[in-house]
Amino acid sequence: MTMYKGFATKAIHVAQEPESVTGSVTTPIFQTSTYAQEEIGKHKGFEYARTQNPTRFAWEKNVASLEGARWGYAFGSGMAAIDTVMRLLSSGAHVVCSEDMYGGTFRLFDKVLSRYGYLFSAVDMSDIEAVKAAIRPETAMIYTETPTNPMMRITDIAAMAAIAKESKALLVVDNTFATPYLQKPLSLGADIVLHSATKYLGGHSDLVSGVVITDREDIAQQIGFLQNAVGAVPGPFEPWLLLRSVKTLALRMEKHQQNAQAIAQLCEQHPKVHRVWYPGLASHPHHDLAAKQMSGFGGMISIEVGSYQQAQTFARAIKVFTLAESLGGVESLLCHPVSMTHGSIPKEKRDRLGITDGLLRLSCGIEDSEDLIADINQALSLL
Ligand code: P1T
Repeated sequence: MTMYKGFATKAIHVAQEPESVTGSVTTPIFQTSTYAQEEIGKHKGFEYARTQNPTRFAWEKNVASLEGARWGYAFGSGMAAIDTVMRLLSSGAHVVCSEDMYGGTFRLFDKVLSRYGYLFSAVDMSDIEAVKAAIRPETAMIYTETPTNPMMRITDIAAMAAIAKESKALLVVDNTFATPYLQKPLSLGADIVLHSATKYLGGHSDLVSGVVITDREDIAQQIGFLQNAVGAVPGPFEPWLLLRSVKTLALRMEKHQQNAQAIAQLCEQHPKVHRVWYPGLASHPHHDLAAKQMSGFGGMISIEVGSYQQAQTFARAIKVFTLAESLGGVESLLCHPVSMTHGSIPKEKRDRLGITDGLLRLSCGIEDSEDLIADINQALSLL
């Protein structure tokens, strides 16, 4: 274990020792619901597959190591991971969260958890003073994405950690867009990191999964308890696919961000693009902060093309990109947040955040840069 220092080495080797019975180099898929016990009260540490599964355990240890932590917990989706983290709190708890975030997370907070007595204050997390002003005596959690989905705002994780510590609140960071390859929130003071593993961790648009990671033993115990008690676990196949996927995460992220940087620069200079949000551009309002807390700027870009009609023309014209929800796969995807991922956010709030009818979100894949650039250029030429 101690020999595994670099990110890619960890991704390939942590909890990936050859299997003990046959020497199988890859972790087997333990497709079982239960385990034989030798006699009453005597077993091998595996009783029931909601509670323990060796394939899932290997993935959980592996992904925890990538975030620089000791404990990871896998879930059936990113939403299941978020829901379980929120169950650390009780009725009456107050949460300060980003006003810009994935529409499904907003929906969970606004339409589900608020019915159970949770109170939410949505603020611009890039405004440290606004976060401080939103803190109340009963604030139990600060919850943020960074970069945010879809406006690519950057939260100062270390500043949030200081506020959280002072107010005795937990800091939770959704690290889906950046991945641990580019950003390690726990090292900046976050208490919990979570992911929609459906995205870059899975990386091939072929699974839905989620993960929660922490290096705090008290939190790990509670999340482990909730994972079993609530039961939103994945079967063994997704963890197996994820183990296979993260082996190439470092390579994939390099290409994702190389393509994104090139496309962002193209869009910034193009007369038909009104605005571009990519943290790797010097024009991005939080570029310096992103450069400080991330080791790269990732593969996600949002662009404003002016109207629903222009967005529709672009979406109809694009050929190498696929019009689809989700992100983080090897294939480039185009998303129209208003009609796809952020429809659950009220229109006046969307307008204020910049999630307009003319906003398009690009998940830049790992195809050849020239093909992606040619595709964007030909689609923009029709606007
Ligand atoms: O889809 P699921 O695996 O349940 O993950 C939810 C989720 C959580 N956090 C972030 C930042 C996300 O982007 C998502 C899912 N997002 C999309 C499906 C999307 O296209 O934005």
